[in-house]
Amino acid sequence: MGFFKRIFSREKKEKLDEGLQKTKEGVWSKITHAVAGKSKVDDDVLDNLEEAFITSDVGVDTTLKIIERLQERVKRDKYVGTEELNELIADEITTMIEESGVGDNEGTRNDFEIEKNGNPYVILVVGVNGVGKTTTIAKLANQYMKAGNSVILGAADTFRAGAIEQLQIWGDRLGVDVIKQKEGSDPASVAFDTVSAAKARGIDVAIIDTAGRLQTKTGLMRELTKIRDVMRKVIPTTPDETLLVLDGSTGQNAFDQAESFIDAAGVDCLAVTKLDGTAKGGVVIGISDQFKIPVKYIGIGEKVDDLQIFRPKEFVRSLFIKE
Ligand SMILES: Nc1nc2c(ncn2[C@@H]2O[C@H](COP(=O)(O)OP(=O)(O)OP(=O)(O)O)[C@@H](O)[C@H]2O)c(=O)[nH]1
Ligand SMILES: [Mg+2]
Repeated sequence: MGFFKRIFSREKKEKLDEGLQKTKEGVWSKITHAVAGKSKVDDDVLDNLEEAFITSDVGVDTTLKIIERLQERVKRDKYVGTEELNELIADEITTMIEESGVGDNEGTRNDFEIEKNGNPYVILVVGVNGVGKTTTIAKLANQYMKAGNSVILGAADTFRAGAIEQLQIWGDRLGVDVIKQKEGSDPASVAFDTVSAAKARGIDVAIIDTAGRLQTKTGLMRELTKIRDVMRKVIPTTPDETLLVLDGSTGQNAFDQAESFIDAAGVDCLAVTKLDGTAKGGVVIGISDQFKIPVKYIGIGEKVDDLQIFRPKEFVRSLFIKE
Protein backbone atom coordinates (compact mmCIF):
# COMPACT_ATOMS: atom_id res chain seq x y z
CA MET A 1 0.00 0.00 0.00
CA GLY A 2 2.64 2.48 1.11
CA PHE A 3 4.76 1.49 -1.86
CA PHE A 4 2.02 2.14 -4.42
CA LYS A 5 1.11 5.35 -2.74
CA ARG A 6 4.71 6.52 -3.02
CA ILE A 7 4.92 5.65 -6.71
CA PHE A 8 1.63 7.37 -7.37
CA SER A 9 2.78 10.48 -5.53
CA ARG A 10 6.02 10.57 -7.47
CA GLU A 11 4.10 10.38 -10.73
CA LYS A 12 1.81 13.15 -9.60
CA LYS A 13 4.77 15.26 -8.56
CA GLU A 14 6.47 14.78 -11.91
CA LYS A 15 3.31 15.84 -13.69
CA LEU A 16 2.98 18.87 -11.46
CA ASP A 17 6.61 19.86 -12.02
CA GLU A 18 6.17 19.47 -15.75
CA GLY A 19 2.91 21.41 -15.81
CA LEU A 20 4.38 24.31 -13.84
CA GLN A 21 7.59 24.43 -15.87
CA LYS A 22 7.04 27.85 -17.42
CA THR A 23 6.06 29.52 -14.16
CA LYS A 24 9.02 27.88 -12.43
CA GLU A 25 11.48 29.12 -14.99
CA GLY A 26 10.08 32.63 -14.66
CA VAL A 27 10.14 32.56 -10.87
CA TRP A 28 13.66 31.10 -10.66
CA SER A 29 15.18 33.55 -13.06
CA LYS A 30 13.55 36.45 -11.21
CA ILE A 31 14.80 35.21 -7.85
CA THR A 32 18.27 34.62 -9.27
CA HIS A 33 18.16 38.17 -10.56
CA ALA A 34 16.92 39.48 -7.20
CA VAL A 35 19.88 38.00 -5.32
CA ALA A 36 22.55 38.61 -7.96
CA GLY A 37 25.85 39.53 -6.32
CA LYS A 38 24.48 39.10 -2.79
CA SER A 39 25.42 36.49 -0.22
CA LYS A 40 22.97 37.66 2.42
CA VAL A 41 19.27 38.51 2.36
CA ASP A 42 19.11 42.25 3.02
CA ASP A 43 16.66 45.05 2.23
CA ASP A 44 17.86 45.30 -1.36
CA VAL A 45 17.23 41.63 -1.93
CA LEU A 46 13.76 41.94 -0.39
CA ASP A 47 12.98 44.94 -2.60
CA ASN A 48 14.01 42.99 -5.67
CA LEU A 49 11.98 40.02 -4.50
CA GLU A 50 8.93 42.21 -4.11
CA GLU A 51 9.18 43.15 -7.75
CA ALA A 52 9.80 39.54 -8.73
CA PHE A 53 6.59 38.36 -7.04
CA ILE A 54 4.45 41.17 -8.36
CA THR A 55 5.62 40.49 -11.91
CA SER A 56 4.90 36.77 -11.35
CA ASP A 57 1.18 37.56 -10.89
CA VAL A 58 1.14 36.84 -7.18
CA GLY A 59 -0.72 40.14 -6.68
CA VAL A 60 0.31 43.24 -4.74
CA ASP A 61 -1.43 42.55 -1.41
CA THR A 62 -0.19 38.99 -1.16
CA THR A 63 3.31 40.01 -2.24
CA LEU A 64 3.48 42.61 0.53
CA LYS A 65 2.37 39.98 3.02
CA ILE A 66 5.06 37.57 1.84
CA ILE A 67 7.78 40.23 1.99
CA GLU A 68 6.69 41.17 5.51
CA ARG A 69 6.92 37.54 6.59
CA LEU A 70 10.37 37.22 5.03
CA GLN A 71 11.50 40.43 6.73
CA GLU A 72 10.43 39.10 10.12
CA ARG A 73 12.08 35.79 9.45
CA VAL A 74 15.34 37.43 8.42
CA LYS A 75 15.23 39.60 11.56
CA ARG A 76 14.57 36.56 13.74
CA ASP A 77 17.20 34.33 12.19
CA LYS A 78 19.79 37.19 12.12
CA TYR A 79 21.86 35.96 9.19
CA VAL A 80 20.12 34.42 6.23
CA GLY A 81 22.28 33.52 3.27
CA THR A 82 20.85 33.86 -0.23
CA GLU A 83 21.36 30.14 -0.88
CA GLU A 84 18.74 29.40 1.77
CA LEU A 85 16.33 31.90 0.30
CA ASN A 86 14.25 29.54 -1.83
CA GLU A 87 13.61 27.23 1.13
CA LEU A 88 12.66 30.22 3.21
CA ILE A 89 10.27 31.54 0.57
CA ALA A 90 8.63 28.15 0.10
CA ASP A 91 8.26 27.79 3.83
CA GLU A 92 6.73 31.19 4.44
CA ILE A 93 4.32 31.02 1.51
CA THR A 94 3.11 27.55 2.49
CA THR A 95 2.53 28.66 6.06
CA MET A 96 0.77 31.79 4.86
CA ILE A 97 -1.66 29.76 2.72
CA GLU A 98 -2.22 27.24 5.47
CA GLU A 99 -2.84 30.00 8.00
CA SER A 100 -5.48 31.47 5.72
CA GLY A 101 -7.42 28.37 6.75
CA VAL A 102 -8.75 27.63 3.29
CA GLY A 103 -5.79 26.24 1.44
CA ASP A 104 -5.17 23.05 3.27
CA ASN A 105 -6.89 20.33 1.31
CA GLU A 106 -4.52 17.85 2.81
CA GLY A 107 -6.08 15.64 5.44
CA THR A 108 -9.49 17.27 5.11
CA ARG A 109 -10.47 15.20 2.10
CA ASN A 110 -9.13 12.21 0.32
CA ASP A 111 -8.71 12.25 -3.41
CA PHE A 112 -12.17 12.09 -4.94
CA GLU A 113 -13.71 10.03 -2.21
CA ILE A 114 -17.18 11.12 -1.18
CA GLU A 115 -19.40 10.30 1.70
CA LYS A 116 -22.28 8.23 0.37
CA ASN A 117 -25.52 9.19 2.09
CA GLY A 118 -28.12 8.03 -0.43
CA ASN A 119 -28.13 11.32 -2.33
CA PRO A 120 -25.81 12.14 -5.23
CA TYR A 121 -22.89 14.50 -4.59
CA VAL A 122 -23.74 17.39 -6.88
CA ILE A 123 -21.21 19.78 -8.38
CA LEU A 124 -22.36 22.89 -10.25
CA VAL A 125 -19.59 24.24 -12.45
CA VAL A 126 -19.56 27.97 -13.28
CA GLY A 127 -17.25 30.59 -14.78
CA VAL A 128 -16.65 32.94 -17.69
CA ASN A 129 -16.37 31.80 -21.31
CA GLY A 130 -13.56 29.52 -22.34
CA VAL A 131 -11.87 29.13 -18.93
CA GLY A 132 -12.02 25.34 -19.09
CA LYS A 133 -15.31 24.44 -17.38
CA THR A 134 -16.31 21.59 -19.68
CA THR A 135 -12.81 20.11 -19.78
CA THR A 136 -12.59 20.31 -15.99
CA ILE A 137 -15.91 18.46 -15.76
CA ALA A 138 -14.52 15.65 -17.90
CA LYS A 139 -11.39 15.52 -15.72
CA LEU A 140 -13.47 15.44 -12.54
CA ALA A 141 -15.73 12.71 -13.92
CA ASN A 142 -12.65 10.68 -14.80
CA GLN A 143 -11.13 11.05 -11.33
CA TYR A 144 -14.37 10.40 -9.46
CA MET A 145 -14.87 7.24 -11.51
CA LYS A 146 -11.31 6.11 -10.88
CA ALA A 147 -12.07 6.48 -7.17
CA GLY A 148 -14.96 4.03 -7.61
CA ASN A 149 -17.91 6.37 -7.98
CA SER A 150 -20.64 6.34 -10.61
CA VAL A 151 -21.01 9.67 -12.40
CA ILE A 152 -23.62 11.47 -14.48
CA LEU A 153 -23.23 14.76 -16.36
CA GLY A 154 -25.77 17.53 -16.96
CA ALA A 155 -25.55 19.64 -20.11
CA ALA A 156 -26.95 22.90 -18.72
CA ASP A 157 -24.93 25.01 -21.15
CA THR A 158 -27.87 25.24 -23.51
CA PHE A 159 -26.68 28.58 -24.84
CA ARG A 160 -23.48 28.12 -26.82
CA ALA A 161 -23.82 26.27 -30.12
CA GLY A 162 -22.08 22.91 -29.88
CA ALA A 163 -21.78 22.95 -26.08
CA ILE A 164 -24.17 20.03 -25.53
CA GLU A 165 -22.40 17.97 -28.17
CA GLN A 166 -19.00 18.78 -26.64
CA LEU A 167 -20.13 17.41 -23.28
CA GLN A 168 -21.74 14.40 -24.98
CA ILE A 169 -18.43 13.57 -26.68
CA TRP A 170 -16.69 13.59 -23.31
CA GLY A 171 -19.53 11.49 -21.89
CA ASP A 172 -19.14 8.90 -24.67
CA ARG A 173 -15.38 8.82 -24.23
CA LEU A 174 -15.64 8.35 -20.47
CA GLY A 175 -18.66 6.06 -20.62
CA VAL A 176 -20.97 8.25 -18.55
CA ASP A 177 -24.53 9.34 -19.29
CA VAL A 178 -25.23 12.93 -20.19
CA ILE A 179 -28.61 14.45 -19.32
CA LYS A 180 -29.61 17.00 -21.93
CA GLN A 181 -32.39 18.86 -23.66
CA LYS A 182 -32.52 20.88 -26.87
CA GLU A 183 -30.20 23.81 -27.48
CA GLY A 184 -31.84 26.96 -26.15
CA SER A 185 -33.85 25.20 -23.45
CA ASP A 186 -33.93 26.35 -19.83
CA PRO A 187 -30.64 25.47 -18.08
CA ALA A 188 -32.41 25.23 -14.71
CA SER A 189 -34.67 22.56 -16.16
CA VAL A 190 -31.65 20.53 -17.35
CA ALA A 191 -30.08 20.85 -13.90
CA PHE A 192 -33.36 19.67 -12.36
CA ASP A 193 -33.45 16.66 -14.72
CA THR A 194 -29.83 15.81 -13.93
CA VAL A 195 -30.25 15.82 -10.16
CA SER A 196 -33.54 13.89 -10.50
CA ALA A 197 -31.92 11.27 -12.73
CA ALA A 198 -28.91 10.94 -10.43
CA LYS A 199 -31.17 10.44 -7.43
CA ALA A 200 -33.51 8.00 -9.17
CA ARG A 201 -30.64 5.91 -10.54
CA GLY A 202 -28.59 5.95 -7.36
CA ILE A 203 -25.64 7.68 -9.04
CA ASP A 204 -22.87 8.87 -6.70
CA VAL A 205 -21.75 12.09 -8.41
CA ALA A 206 -23.62 14.51 -10.69
CA ILE A 207 -21.64 17.26 -12.41
CA ILE A 208 -23.48 20.07 -14.15
CA ASP A 209 -22.01 22.18 -16.93
CA THR A 210 -23.20 25.76 -17.39
CA ALA A 211 -22.75 28.38 -20.08
CA GLY A 212 -19.82 30.76 -19.81
CA ARG A 213 -20.94 34.09 -18.40
CA LEU A 214 -19.26 37.40 -17.74
CA GLN A 215 -19.24 38.35 -14.10
CA THR A 216 -20.45 41.82 -15.08
CA LYS A 217 -23.76 40.61 -16.52
CA THR A 218 -26.14 40.65 -13.57
CA GLY A 219 -28.94 38.86 -15.44
CA LEU A 220 -26.69 35.90 -16.18
CA MET A 221 -25.41 35.83 -12.61
CA ARG A 222 -29.03 35.71 -11.40
CA GLU A 223 -29.62 32.76 -13.69
CA LEU A 224 -27.18 30.76 -11.56
CA THR A 225 -29.30 31.45 -8.49
CA LYS A 226 -32.33 30.20 -10.38
CA ILE A 227 -30.50 27.02 -11.45
CA ARG A 228 -29.65 26.34 -7.82
CA ASP A 229 -33.18 27.08 -6.60
CA VAL A 230 -34.68 24.66 -9.09
CA MET A 231 -32.17 21.89 -8.25
CA ARG A 232 -33.14 22.28 -4.60
CA LYS A 233 -36.66 21.16 -5.42
CA VAL A 234 -35.15 17.68 -5.86
CA ILE A 235 -32.64 17.76 -2.99
CA PRO A 236 -32.87 20.76 -0.66
CA THR A 237 -29.17 20.75 0.26
CA THR A 238 -27.90 20.64 -3.30
CA PRO A 239 -25.45 21.54 -4.84
CA ASP A 240 -22.70 20.19 -2.61
CA GLU A 241 -20.14 22.24 -4.49
CA THR A 242 -20.49 25.32 -6.65
CA LEU A 243 -17.15 25.23 -8.39
CA LEU A 244 -15.82 28.37 -10.03
CA VAL A 245 -13.33 27.67 -12.82
CA LEU A 246 -10.65 30.31 -13.44
CA ASP A 247 -8.14 30.44 -16.27
CA GLY A 248 -4.78 30.82 -14.54
CA SER A 249 -3.13 32.14 -17.69
CA THR A 250 -5.20 35.33 -17.41
CA GLY A 251 -3.39 36.37 -14.23
CA GLN A 252 -5.06 39.36 -12.61
CA ASN A 253 -8.30 38.85 -14.57
CA ALA A 254 -8.76 35.60 -12.71
CA PHE A 255 -8.69 37.63 -9.47
CA ASP A 256 -11.43 39.96 -10.67
CA GLN A 257 -13.59 37.06 -11.81
CA ALA A 258 -13.19 35.30 -8.48
CA GLU A 259 -14.20 38.42 -6.60
CA SER A 260 -17.41 38.96 -8.57
CA PHE A 261 -18.50 35.34 -8.75
CA ILE A 262 -17.92 34.77 -5.05
CA ASP A 263 -20.14 37.76 -4.31
CA ALA A 264 -22.89 36.92 -6.75
CA ALA A 265 -22.96 33.17 -7.22
CA GLY A 266 -22.37 31.50 -3.85
CA VAL A 267 -19.14 29.86 -4.95
CA ASP A 268 -17.73 27.20 -2.58
CA CYS A 269 -14.42 26.37 -4.19
CA LEU A 270 -12.17 27.14 -7.12
CA ALA A 271 -10.40 25.32 -9.92
CA VAL A 272 -7.52 27.16 -11.57
CA THR A 273 -6.84 25.80 -15.07
CA LYS A 274 -4.24 26.15 -17.83
CA LEU A 275 -1.32 26.42 -15.44
CA ASP A 276 0.71 24.54 -18.02
CA GLY A 277 1.88 26.73 -20.83
CA THR A 278 1.75 29.93 -18.77
CA ALA A 279 4.29 31.77 -16.62
CA LYS A 280 1.45 33.24 -14.55
CA GLY A 281 1.04 30.29 -12.14
CA GLY A 282 1.92 32.58 -9.24
CA VAL A 283 -1.69 33.69 -9.41
CA VAL A 284 -2.70 30.57 -7.46
CA ILE A 285 -0.73 31.85 -4.46
CA GLY A 286 -2.50 35.21 -4.53
CA ILE A 287 -5.91 33.63 -5.02
CA SER A 288 -5.35 31.19 -2.14
CA ASP A 289 -4.35 34.05 0.12
CA GLN A 290 -6.96 36.65 -0.88
CA PHE A 291 -10.19 34.70 -0.95
CA LYS A 292 -11.91 32.92 1.87
CA ILE A 293 -12.75 29.90 -0.25
CA PRO A 294 -10.25 27.24 -1.25
CA VAL A 295 -8.56 26.49 -4.52
CA LYS A 296 -9.51 22.83 -4.67
CA TYR A 297 -8.29 21.72 -8.09
CA ILE A 298 -5.63 22.79 -10.54
CA GLY A 299 -5.60 22.09 -14.27
CA ILE A 300 -2.22 21.37 -15.80
CA GLY A 301 -3.05 20.19 -19.31
CA GLU A 302 -5.81 19.35 -21.76
CA LYS A 303 -6.07 15.62 -21.11
CA VAL A 304 -8.44 13.95 -18.65
CA ASP A 305 -5.62 13.06 -16.29
CA ASP A 306 -4.30 16.61 -16.13
CA LEU A 307 -6.13 17.66 -12.99
CA GLN A 308 -4.85 17.55 -9.44
CA ILE A 309 -6.15 18.41 -6.01
CA PHE A 310 -4.37 21.61 -4.99
CA ARG A 311 -1.99 21.00 -2.12
CA PRO A 312 -0.25 24.20 -1.02
CA LYS A 313 2.96 22.59 0.15
CA GLU A 314 3.50 20.47 -2.96
CA PHE A 315 2.56 23.34 -5.22
CA VAL A 316 4.82 25.89 -3.57
CA ARG A 317 7.77 23.50 -3.38
CA SER A 318 7.33 22.64 -7.02
CA LEU A 319 7.59 26.34 -7.86
CA PHE A 320 10.51 27.34 -5.68
CA ILE A 321 12.65 24.31 -4.93
CA LYS A 322 14.93 22.73 -7.52
CA GLU A 323 14.97 19.03 -6.79
N1 LIG B 1 -3.40 23.74 -21.66
C1 LIG B 1 -4.56 23.59 -21.03
N2 LIG B 1 -5.69 23.78 -21.71
C2 LIG B 1 -6.85 23.65 -21.08
C3 LIG B 1 -6.93 23.32 -19.70
N3 LIG B 1 -8.24 23.27 -19.36
C4 LIG B 1 -8.94 23.55 -20.48
N4 LIG B 1 -8.13 23.79 -21.53
C5 LIG B 1 -8.48 24.15 -22.92
O1 LIG B 1 -9.22 25.36 -22.92
C6 LIG B 1 -10.13 25.38 -24.00
C7 LIG B 1 -11.52 25.73 -23.49
O2 LIG B 1 -11.95 24.68 -22.65
P1 LIG B 1 -13.49 24.40 -22.34
O3 LIG B 1 -13.51 23.31 -21.33
O4 LIG B 1 -14.27 24.21 -23.57
O5 LIG B 1 -13.88 25.77 -21.65
P2 LIG B 1 -15.33 26.25 -21.17
O6 LIG B 1 -15.13 27.10 -19.97
O7 LIG B 1 -16.24 25.10 -21.04
O8 LIG B 1 -15.76 27.16 -22.42
P3 LIG B 1 -17.24 27.69 -22.79
O9 LIG B 1 -18.17 26.55 -22.64
O10 LIG B 1 -17.11 28.17 -24.19
O11 LIG B 1 -17.53 28.81 -21.83
C8 LIG B 1 -10.06 24.00 -24.63
O12 LIG B 1 -9.27 24.08 -25.77
C9 LIG B 1 -9.41 23.14 -23.57
O13 LIG B 1 -8.69 22.05 -24.09
C10 LIG B 1 -5.69 23.13 -18.99
O14 LIG B 1 -5.61 22.85 -17.76
N5 LIG B 1 -4.53 23.27 -19.72
MG1 LIG C 1 -18.12 24.70 -21.84
